[in-house]
Amino acid sequence: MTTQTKMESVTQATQTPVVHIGGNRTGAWLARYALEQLSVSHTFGIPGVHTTELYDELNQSEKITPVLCTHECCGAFAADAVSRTGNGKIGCLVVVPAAGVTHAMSGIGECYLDGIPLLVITGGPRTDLKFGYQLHGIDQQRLVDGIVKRAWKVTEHADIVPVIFEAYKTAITETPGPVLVEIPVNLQLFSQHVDDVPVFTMPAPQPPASDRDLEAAVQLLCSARSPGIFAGWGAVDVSGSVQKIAEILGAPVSTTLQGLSAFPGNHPLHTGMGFSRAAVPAAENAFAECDCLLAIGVSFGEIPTGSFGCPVPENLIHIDISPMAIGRNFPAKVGIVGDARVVVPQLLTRLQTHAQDNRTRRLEVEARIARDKSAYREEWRKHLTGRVNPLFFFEALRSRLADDAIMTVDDGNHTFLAAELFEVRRPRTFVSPTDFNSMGYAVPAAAGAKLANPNRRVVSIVGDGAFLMTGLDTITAVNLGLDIAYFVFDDGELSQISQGQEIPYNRKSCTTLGDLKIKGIAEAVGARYVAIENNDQLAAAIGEALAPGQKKPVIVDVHIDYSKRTRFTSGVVKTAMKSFPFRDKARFVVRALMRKVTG
Ligand SMILES: Cc1ncc(C[n+]2csc(CCOP(=O)(O)OP(=O)(O)O)c2C)c(N)n1
Ligand SMILES: [Mg+2]
Repeated sequence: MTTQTKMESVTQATQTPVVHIGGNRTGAWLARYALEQLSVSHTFGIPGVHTTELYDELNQSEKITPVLCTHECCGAFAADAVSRTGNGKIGCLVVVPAAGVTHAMSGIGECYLDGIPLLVITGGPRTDLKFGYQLHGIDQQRLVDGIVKRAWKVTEHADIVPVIFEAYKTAITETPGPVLVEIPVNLQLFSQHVDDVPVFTMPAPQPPASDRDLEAAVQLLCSARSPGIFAGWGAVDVSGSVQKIAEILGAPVSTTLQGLSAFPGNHPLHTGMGFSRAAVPAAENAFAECDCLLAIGVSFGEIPTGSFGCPVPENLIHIDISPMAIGRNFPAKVGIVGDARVVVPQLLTRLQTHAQDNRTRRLEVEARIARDKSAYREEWRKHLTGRVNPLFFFEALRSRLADDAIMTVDDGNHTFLAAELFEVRRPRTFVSPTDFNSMGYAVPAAAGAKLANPNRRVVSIVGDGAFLMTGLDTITAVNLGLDIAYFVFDDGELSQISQGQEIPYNRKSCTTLGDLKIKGIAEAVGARYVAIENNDQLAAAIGEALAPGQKKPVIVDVHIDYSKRTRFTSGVVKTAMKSFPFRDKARFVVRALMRKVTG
């Protein structure tokens, strides 16, 4: 029997054909067999008494490498990055019940809200004992309810393979997300007779969009005066088609934060992240007159909309895999529930035959974007203090990286600086913890990205506060000999929050960090160390950090200048204030003024 939290009853193995086993097998053997049939290349976690048998099995696998991390949260972030960057691979966790799962929950939640597939395998207390109060004894299905698509507890050997297959299919179909399978330790350890196990078959592709919906979308786009495109993570695998659609329409393209890599930053129609007042001027201006918006694979969440402050026109065509997202925050005139990988090429084919010549519009749009981008960069270029200028940093880094290099970022001011000032050029080369928005992501995610892409350069941009959370996981990269460059933006503060405290509170409450000696961490874990104190050192220091042929990671202490606000931060503060009730807005303003006077 198999129990599960959500919805359905027990799932029977319906897959055909089968492989005949006809002998005794342990649950650990069966779990390894199932994982080997899937796109699992690595598992992440820390073994415990409830998983040692499975770890021993995985250790013998020729297809899967079990990876030890320093904390299950790091394991979950690493696994998440495998799914985001691994070209069809799925990230997989193997963790102990209860404590391993709770530690991993930030990463599981990140996958849940960002729509990233993740397979969590956990041990469980023995089901063949009469005793209660067993070690790690907790109802895990209840624990993770709310951050997984579904959870299963397997109670028979025969269910292990079909349930893992079903869990995997659940993780990758419809809106992708995390799933959890608990395999009690007694099943893993003890063997039982197994007749047949199913052969894995991929689920059917998502259905295409209807002719009617496509026609309605084409009509709106072709009759628009100033169409625009908003692309999210859901569009990341159809970047080429989105480019062609943008070129046919002469439409500017904005992306979400998570979907920054869905459209090349060096394409002349690329504007920036979002298009509200919290976006860079190129995006805000290009969409100011937008009368028809084609939104692809976006949910119009808080970050890319600048706290829901972007001007979405009445003529919204919204394509997303999640029916819940369509029209949830902004009403859609044409809503298409579907996988962008299916629907966008369909739309492109129609537009290629229907659209008129929009070359003049395209040239005008491109010229304005180029002007606005260059003016914004000039603003940053002029902002000189003694510390490292963020624009100079990102330009120097970009010039040293191939287009397919992968960047992981964390959550903080550095994220938005990267979004505004670093040119992302290829799909799935920029990964960020977006909607769950968990700090501590970038360092472990870099290890996952590097393991999934051993021949590509991986760099990580991380705030000093986030580095304090998971920076010791750099030892995982040291142990695995991974050549990753971690750029720690060292400003001594939880800046994204302290900047937000500045105007309304005029004081910093719990946002000042101690004096972190990053060099000491590098020494402790055995990583290389490079410091960058000012703009003059940038080129040589980045060159040293990215020197070829290294067999270990490097931690780069960047004395970054945070004295100029991003457009994102200044924009969302204004929009958020606007949404406050009048009385509270007045209270905030009066308090801010009083504190300005009294200090
Ligand atoms: C787990 C978690 N705790 C708290 C926050 C709230 N938060 C968002 S950004 C931020 C500041 C991050 O500081 P740092 O890593 O130094 O980056 P910086 O903003 O200075 O670039 C905080 C505390 C969060 N997003 N996640
Ligand atoms: Mg900081």
